[in-house]
Amino acid sequence: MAIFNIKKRELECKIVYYGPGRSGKTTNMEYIYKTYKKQVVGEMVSVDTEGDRTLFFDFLPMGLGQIKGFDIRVQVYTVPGQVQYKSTRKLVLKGVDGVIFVADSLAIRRKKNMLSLKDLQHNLKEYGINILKIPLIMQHNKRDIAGQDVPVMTIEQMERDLNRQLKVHSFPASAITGEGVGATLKECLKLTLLSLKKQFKSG
Ligand SMILES: Nc1nc2c(ncn2[C@@H]2O[C@H](COP(=O)(O)OP(=O)(O)O)[C@@H](O)[C@H]2O)c(=O)[nH]1
Ligand SMILES: [Mg+2]
Repeated sequence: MAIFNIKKRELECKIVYYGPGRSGKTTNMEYIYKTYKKQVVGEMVSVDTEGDRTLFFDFLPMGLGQIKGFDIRVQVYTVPGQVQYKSTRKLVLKGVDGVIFVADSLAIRRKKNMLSLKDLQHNLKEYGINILKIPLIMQHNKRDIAGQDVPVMTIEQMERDLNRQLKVHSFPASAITGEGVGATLKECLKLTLLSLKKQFKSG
């Protein structure tokens, strides 16, 4: 639920990185934090992180400059993907305006990706949001591992598993090298701002 503050001429919206545990959501955010310094308007905050596991969430505040005289502010969050943090994931999704689903290209994570997408659909529904209607972008992460000795899914396989019905824009990426990371976020922001524009016009 974006906040449109006419007095302060400010629009604030919320983007959430969703996906199974260890698919690379925090690494995406760390790359954004390092690379888009100009747009980052505060510290990246990781709440209760243990090693490479996010136990609560990560948060990054961004400012995208002005559109039609309004300051565009974006709050970016990641959820903890591990199955047991269901209630935290739901909490982080509250008021979401746009979602980036980070899927893991490792073959052993195939089921986890599909379960996490179902979990996203379910949690959105609890807030009365249809997954087919919310601005959603998919990212096939860890493409840098393809060609190494570990079994990695093809993009075609991942699209069949995850995107056959949704048919959302998807990006191959590596949160480690940064390939596709900015493109994923930018596309999600674009969709989200377009959707908000429509909502405010009709509301
Ligand atoms: N090779 C490779 N490793 C990655 C990539 N993204 C994340 N990782 C690694 O995967 C592990 C989990 O990443 P993290 O961002 O904590 O996952 P999260 O649980 O989704 O937040 C870490 O060891 C990362 O370094 C990627 O694009 N390529
Ligand atoms: Mg994390």
